[in-house]
Amino acid sequence: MKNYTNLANCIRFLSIEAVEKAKSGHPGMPMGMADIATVLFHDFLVHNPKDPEWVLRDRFVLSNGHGSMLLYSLLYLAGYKKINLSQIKNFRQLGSITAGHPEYEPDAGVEITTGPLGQGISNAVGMALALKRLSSEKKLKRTPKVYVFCGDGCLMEGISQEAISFAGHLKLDNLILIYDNNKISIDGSTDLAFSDNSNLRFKSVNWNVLFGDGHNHKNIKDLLKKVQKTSQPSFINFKTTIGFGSPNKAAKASSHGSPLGSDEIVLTKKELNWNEKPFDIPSNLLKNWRDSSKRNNKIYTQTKKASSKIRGLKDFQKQADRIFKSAFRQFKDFDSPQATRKSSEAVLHFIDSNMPLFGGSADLTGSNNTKGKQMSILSHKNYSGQYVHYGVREHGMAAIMNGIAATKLYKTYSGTFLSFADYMKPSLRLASLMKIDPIQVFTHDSIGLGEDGPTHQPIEQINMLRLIPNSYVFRPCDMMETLACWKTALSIENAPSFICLSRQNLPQISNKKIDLDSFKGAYIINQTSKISDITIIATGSEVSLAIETADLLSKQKINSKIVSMPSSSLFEKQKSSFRKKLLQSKLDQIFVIEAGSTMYWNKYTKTENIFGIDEFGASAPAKDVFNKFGLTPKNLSSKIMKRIR
Ligand SMILES: Cc1ncc(C[n+]2csc(CCOP(=O)(O)OP(=O)(O)O)c2C)c(N)n1
Ligand SMILES: [Mg+2]
Repeated sequence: MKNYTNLANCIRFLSIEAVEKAKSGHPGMPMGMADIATVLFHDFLVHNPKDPEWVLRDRFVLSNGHGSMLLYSLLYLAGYKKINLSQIKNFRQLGSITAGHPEYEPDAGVEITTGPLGQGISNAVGMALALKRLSSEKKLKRTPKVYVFCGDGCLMEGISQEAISFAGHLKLDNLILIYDNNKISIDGSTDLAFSDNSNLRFKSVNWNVLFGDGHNHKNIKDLLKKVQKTSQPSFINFKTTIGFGSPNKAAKASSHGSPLGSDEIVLTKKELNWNEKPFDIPSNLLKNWRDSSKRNNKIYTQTKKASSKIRGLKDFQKQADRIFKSAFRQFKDFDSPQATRKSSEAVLHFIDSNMPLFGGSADLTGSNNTKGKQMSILSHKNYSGQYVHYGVREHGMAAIMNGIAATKLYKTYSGTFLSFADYMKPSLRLASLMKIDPIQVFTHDSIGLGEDGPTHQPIEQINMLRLIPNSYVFRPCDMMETLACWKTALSIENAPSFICLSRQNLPQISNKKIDLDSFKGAYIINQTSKISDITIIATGSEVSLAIETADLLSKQKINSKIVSMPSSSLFEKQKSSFRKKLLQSKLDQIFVIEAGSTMYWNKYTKTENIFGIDEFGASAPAKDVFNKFGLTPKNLSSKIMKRIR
């Protein structure tokens, strides 16, 4: 057997020295997981550092992202060009790609952004699912695997349960979770807060469970061998020592998140018999590392043809354009009242089963209307299915979708109620940060959902979403706007989209006024006269309310321009001249109507001109709730009259 000890020490000392130089970082985890990582990279991981984005590679995810130096050391040692020695020396510094926590950089070998604990495990489930789907669709000989490292923290986080339960149910046998069971987290021993029997926990959700010694190379190798062919996802519980090799800090929380210090580094070098200068890797060891992936050359060449046939999202826009052309033709004269969630479903009925797109819902399929009638169910018997029943696991779903989107093999969408966007927020934020493109369908988007009451009536959620940088929020008012929002969302490649839809029926009011091909997020939907005294901005279900309000105002000789703004995110990306012109009015007065919290709209107008809701809703029929909050044409028109007189 290979002598892995010094190969692992390369990781340990690169990590120790980079953290020391940065004067911050986490040396303990890389020191503790170096042995496992070395065996994995030398003998199992199918990858090609010369072609980091080779579509049929295995994925490596570091869910315990604080140990980022483990990943950077591995990538540098294995020969990924973008992670060179200068990047290692500039760990955590401005402009380097070796950020404090790994940041999604697929052409550098960083498969996903991690750091918020629990997310990486769940992302890995999404990657494994996308790869199983790919394998099933393309009838691949070998399904790429996903190896994910996690620590105690990831297993304590609730999201991990949602993700592992889903993965077990779907029998994602290409997923291998490697647990750094060092019994230490920041506050000290895990005995303080964590007494799970993790093996039983994983067994109970249908995983293949193995355990061993994370510093015994033979044991590591045997266990990794055992999980190569299984019919379930695998959990390998490795007992490890955090800060392995440090005489005074090993097995202690003190090695978790601060530099070892120069004295302790001297002692650690002595302990591990390492005599090199900082960042020096002996040439024989470096060569051994660089050669370690050569064993994959054969499979890389053999699968070249198969890889080149995998188009991923390359033709996606053309396919999407076709869909919208047909949908537009079918719906352009549609004139019946309809909930926008139903209009959205009508769009999904057009999706071809061979399009690289699949979606789902967190157990609200019939309410979110997220399933196209032609979509088959994705299950362990049919990985090619186009519709996923995520179960009641919103947070897990959002993180799983990030994993799917990060593979760039599929577009993905899913659904839940807008009020439950809060359950998903951490993953939505990460999608934005990673510049990936999952689409969330959020139905029941206001008090308009009625009797389910304040727990289900979103108030602040839509603005919570608008506050996430690099994201697109959509709230269409009818069928045509829903089409335009879906079309735009599917065309966005570098940001997530959130499509907020009504439960209640809405009239068709935008027909023929909306140009699907040059949709700018906002436009004049109605004008009571050529010259407008005031401008009223409204979104979604409140656009028709704004039109009725304007009718009452016109009877009092006040003419309004109603700007429907289904996407302020998109509107705000337009030229300032366009934005100014769209909103200007004779009296220079802008009013806003939206059945949600008002604060966001302060950038458009003064507080007293915003009509929304800054308290929780009420359990009653929708009409009564709108009445309670004064969102009626009569009340709004009288308030507007008072403001301008
Ligand atoms: C969601 C989340 N909460 C808290 C933290 C801060 N944090 C980073 S590491 C850590 C302890 C993790 O313990 P473990 O996974 O066992 O890591 P080890 O100390 O063994 O490396 C905590 C609380 C975080 N990164 N993410
Ligand atoms: Mg730990």
